[in-house]
Amino acid sequence: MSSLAAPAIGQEVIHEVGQPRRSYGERSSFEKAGRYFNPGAYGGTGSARTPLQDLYGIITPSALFFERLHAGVPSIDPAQHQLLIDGLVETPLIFSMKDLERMPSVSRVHFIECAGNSGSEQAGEPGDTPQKSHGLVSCAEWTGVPLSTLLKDVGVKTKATWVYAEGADACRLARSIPLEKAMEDIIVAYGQNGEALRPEQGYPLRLVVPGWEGNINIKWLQRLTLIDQPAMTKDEAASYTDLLPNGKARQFTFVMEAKSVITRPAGGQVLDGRGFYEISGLAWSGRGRIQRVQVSVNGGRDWKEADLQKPILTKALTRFRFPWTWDGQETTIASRCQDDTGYWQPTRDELVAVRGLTAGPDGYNHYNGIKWWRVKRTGELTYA
Ligand SMILES: Nc1nc2c(c(=O)[nH]1)N[C@H]1C(S)=C(S)[C@@H](COP(=O)(O)O)O[C@H]1N2
Ligand SMILES: [Mo]
Repeated sequence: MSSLAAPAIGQEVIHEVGQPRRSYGERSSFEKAGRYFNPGAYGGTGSARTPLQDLYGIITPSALFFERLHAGVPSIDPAQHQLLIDGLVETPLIFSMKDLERMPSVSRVHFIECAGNSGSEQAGEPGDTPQKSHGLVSCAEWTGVPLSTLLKDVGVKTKATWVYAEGADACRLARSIPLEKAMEDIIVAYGQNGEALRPEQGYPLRLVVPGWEGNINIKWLQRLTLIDQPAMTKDEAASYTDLLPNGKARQFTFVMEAKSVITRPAGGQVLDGRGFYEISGLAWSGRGRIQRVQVSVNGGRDWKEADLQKPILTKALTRFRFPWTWDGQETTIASRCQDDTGYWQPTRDELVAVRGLTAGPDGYNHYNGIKWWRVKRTGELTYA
C-alpha cells in the first residue's frame, strides 16, 4: 500500500482500442510463472514441476500441471483411440472415445502426486523453493466414466482380484491395481479443468486413481486386463518401492499420506520489511479430507490453527491461510496437517528413524515430512 500524494486527476486516459479477440485464450504477457524442468533430463522424458508459489486456491491450471514422462508425450488421434478391456471377464469389449463420452459421467477434484515428490527432503537436500521441493503435486477437476461402470459392462469373473492397466506411450507404462480400488473411486478420465485432457496429462484418456501415488494414474490408457494376481511390472517390482534400513523394501505403497507445505511466503521469495503478511499453503491426504492445519512462525515453539478454504474436498488439495505479522527478526516457519483418519504429518526425524537414509533404485519415495522455511532479517526466505 502507498498513500495518495495528490489526487489522481488528469491521469492519461487510454483511447486506443485494445487487443483483438482470440479463439483460444492466453494469460497476460506480464505473467511469467512456468514449470521447472530438471536440468539434464533426457529429451522428452523426466519431469516438470508446478510453480506452487505462484498459484492461488486449489486448482492447478492445466498449462502448469506437473508432468512426469517416462517415454515422452505420444500424439494420439482420439478418433483412432480405443480402450480394450479383457482377461477374466464375461465379455471382452473395446470402447472408442465416442462410446465413452456417451456413458454416464462424473466430475471430481483430485490431486495427483508423484511418489518421488519431496524425496530429496528425506535425503537431506531440501528444495529451495516450493516448486523444487514439492512441485510434483497438482490438482484438477477430472471428468470421465467411473471405472466401476466399465467393469460392470464387461462382467468381472469372481476369480479376478487385480486390474492390469497399460498406457499407449513407447514404454507401455503399466501397473496392477487391486480390484477393490477399481470398484471404489477410479475415473477413466477424458476431461481436465473443463476441457479435454492436455497431451502431457494423457490425452485422450487416462486413469485418475484418487489419493494413490502418481505412477498408477496411467496416461494414454489403452488396455485394462482383469487378472488374479499383480502383474509385477517394472514400475511396481523395482521402482516406486521404499528401501528400508534392513535391506528389504516395501512394495505397493499406494496411498500418498498427509502432507502440507507453505507456498507463500517461502523459499526464493523476499519480504518487503516487517508488518503483515498472509501465510498461505497447501495440504492434502490420499486417505481423505484434511481436518486441521497448524502453522508455526517461531521454529516449532507454538503451533496455531490455520484457516482451511471450504469446501474441503476428499483426496484434493486444500488451501490454508494464516495471518502473520513479521517483527523483522530471523525465524523459521512451517505447516503441519492432520487428515480425517486422525493422522498427523510427521517430522523428517520421525520418518528417517523408521526408513533410514538408504535410497532405493529411483531415490526416495513417499516422503511426507514437515517442511521448514528460514526467514532472514533481510526478508529473504531460504530452505531451513
Ligand atoms: N503411460 C504413462 N502413464 C503415466 C506415466 C508415464 O510416463 N506413462 N507417468 C506416471 C507418473 S510416474 C506420474 S507421477 C503421473 C504424472 O501425471 P502427470 O504427468 O499428468 O502429472 O503419471 C503416471 N502415468
Ligand atoms: Mo511419478
